[in-house]
Amino acid sequence: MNTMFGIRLTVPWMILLVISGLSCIFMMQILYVQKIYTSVTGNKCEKKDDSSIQQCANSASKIHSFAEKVLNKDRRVLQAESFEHIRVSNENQCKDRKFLVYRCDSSIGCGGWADRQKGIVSTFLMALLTKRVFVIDMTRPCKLDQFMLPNTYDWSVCQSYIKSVPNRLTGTFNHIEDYKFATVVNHFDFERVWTKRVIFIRFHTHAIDGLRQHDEAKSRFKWLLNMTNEDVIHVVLNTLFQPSDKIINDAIEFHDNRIGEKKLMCCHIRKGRNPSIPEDNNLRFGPPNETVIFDFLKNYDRKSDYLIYIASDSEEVKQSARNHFSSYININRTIVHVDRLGTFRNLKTEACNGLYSVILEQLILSLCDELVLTRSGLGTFAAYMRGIAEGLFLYHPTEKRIVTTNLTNIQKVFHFL
Ligand SMILES: Nc1nc2c(ncn2[C@@H]2O[C@H](COP(=O)(O)OP(=O)(O)O)[C@@H](O)[C@H]2O)c(=O)[nH]1
Ligand SMILES: [Mg+2]
Repeated sequence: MNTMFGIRLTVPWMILLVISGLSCIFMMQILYVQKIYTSVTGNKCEKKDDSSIQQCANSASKIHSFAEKVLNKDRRVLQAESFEHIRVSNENQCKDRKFLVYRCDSSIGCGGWADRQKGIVSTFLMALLTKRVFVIDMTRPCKLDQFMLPNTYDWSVCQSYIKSVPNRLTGTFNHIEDYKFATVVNHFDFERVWTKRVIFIRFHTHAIDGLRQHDEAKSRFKWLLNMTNEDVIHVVLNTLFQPSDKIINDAIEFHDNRIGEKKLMCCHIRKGRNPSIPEDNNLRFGPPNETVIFDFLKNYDRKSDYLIYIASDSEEVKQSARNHFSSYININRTIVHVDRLGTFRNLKTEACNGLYSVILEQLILSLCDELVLTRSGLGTFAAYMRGIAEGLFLYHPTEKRIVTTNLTNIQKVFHFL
């Protein structure tokens, strides 16, 4: 009689061995399929043998075209020479440098996400002007780099280093609710006022026009002189940011599960103070008239190749859109004003989720085939990120109708600070 591992192989033992062997092969096949699936949906080709690489390549190329859009690959960034003088590539190079730090932390409000984007773009330009390494230190309501990572200019390299700089070598300038600074920036003597090695700035307005007129503008950012503000915002945002993997994966999932081959008509409806964001202010021109907007969108609801996506600061608006349009799609996330959650210290997770939602929603708006704006920095920045005038409309806040627009016209109509 045969033996194996000292066990006598009787007929029942042999049957048991055959069954175990078959089960093993079956389990391995399940794991193998799962691994391929993970590698495709996770957009990573981990498996090295030919068939799985083929699988990855095929599926990834489908995901790829949308991912490329999400990853800003076909969007314009600043050439590296334009920021070479304020660039550091590793922490050792932080020593002996001067810094300009955009700061938004728990100590004081710094506005919604669009207010912050405005502040960040202009602060980056000020860093170029003053030859200071640019750093973003945003921890309110939670760390920005969970959602947005540096792109071609890395603003995170010296984040830890600046914490080691003694207080006597740092200065803080708080320009929140200070709308004057942006108007005097054209002749501001940065050398005289910003004497400390590390300057922290809190800022949430546009200062591009003033900076363009500054005496040093020609020598520090010649490229900016002939560019429109909308182009400047587009390239600076793309230079500074790329979405984190989590945002990218969710955007791709949204595309794959909800959009598919259809076109997207999108609309951002900003209402101001409402039950979804009770701590916010009322808007300067009052809330937009939804009936006018919905009438306009109805034309797209009738087209079989379009889906309608509505981003809003109001759940009521979204609910109403759901009832109005058969082709309505949505991301299922709670609306939060990222800077005005009342006692948000206790609701940090909620506020952080709110920041995540607003960044994801703005990214989706920036990828839409057609986009309707109401008066809001958030939608406007999505239009700047999108970067083209084709298929762009706005709800005129005083004429109370939808008009076509180009990118430059948005600011003329909305008059943002
Ligand atoms: N998730 C989500 N949040 C929004 C939307 N619109 C406004 N919010 C919230 O309200 C804030 C509005 O502030 P901000 O971004 O500065 O835009 P602005 O005040 O309209 O110029 C955003 O940052 C969000 O927290 C939206 O469409 N979706
Ligand atoms: Mg705001």
